[in-house]
Amino acid sequence: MKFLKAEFVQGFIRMANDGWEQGWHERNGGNLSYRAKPEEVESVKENFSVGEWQPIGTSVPGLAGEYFLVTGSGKYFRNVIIKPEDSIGMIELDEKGENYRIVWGLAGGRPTSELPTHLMNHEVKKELTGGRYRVIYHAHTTNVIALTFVLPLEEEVFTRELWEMATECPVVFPAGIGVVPWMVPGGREIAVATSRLMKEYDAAVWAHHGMFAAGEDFDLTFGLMHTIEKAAEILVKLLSMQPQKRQTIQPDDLRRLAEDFKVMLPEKFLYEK
Ligand code: 2HA
Ligand code: ZN
Repeated sequence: MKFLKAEFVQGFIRMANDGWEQGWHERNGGNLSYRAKPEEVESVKENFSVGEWQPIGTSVPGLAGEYFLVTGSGKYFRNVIIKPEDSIGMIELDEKGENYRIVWGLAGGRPTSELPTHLMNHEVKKELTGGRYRVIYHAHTTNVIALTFVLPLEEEVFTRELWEMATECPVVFPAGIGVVPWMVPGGREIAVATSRLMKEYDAAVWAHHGMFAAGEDFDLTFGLMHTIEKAAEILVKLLSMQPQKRQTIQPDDLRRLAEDFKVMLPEKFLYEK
């Protein structure tokens, strides 16, 4: 099958373009990765042209031999839909999970600068979900970033404030949201900090930078990013109108919601204010 005709490739391209249209990917901002299924790799293998092994910059033994579709370093989400063979590519990891090689696309370029964070998040999620989770997404979500200048950089506060912004929020991200303080992006250190939070959460805020989201498929992962960013937009609007809420969803309301929607909301987020 032609590489670009494969359903998983089409889904990846659509998600990248959806993110662009949301305004989360100025210039070369943001990145996306997908851990391909063996049968998907098999279905497009005839198109491969294998490059040289390169160091990942971290070690992900739990992902040895796996294939990933990734956005490229310095590439623009805006161009993914018109120049996919240049903007995205597929990589293969070696048997130690220390090196990668490009097998399709990226036209002489490199995978995303955030490859260490993507792969370390994939490694955590693959193990924790028995392989169900396949998507890691990083976006420069405007309103979440704005909140990182105003709210304390604590997961209890971010989670609780965003839960209160829309009734669907506690149901969509019942485990809450992690928060990474400002760090230099692109390396192993921020990858370690983010993947540690991914053991508990499906989303992590990067202070003054953006957000990472993880999920089973493109719809769930994009939907998670979208829901959190929309909640952040409501909070920004509310704080712009007046600093206090006149009324809100209370901890006991959240407990009742959890019961009806059969989700577990950790008590650490249901504190009295
Ligand atoms: O430029 O978003 O975090 C890509 C990024 C780096
Ligand atoms: Zn970024």
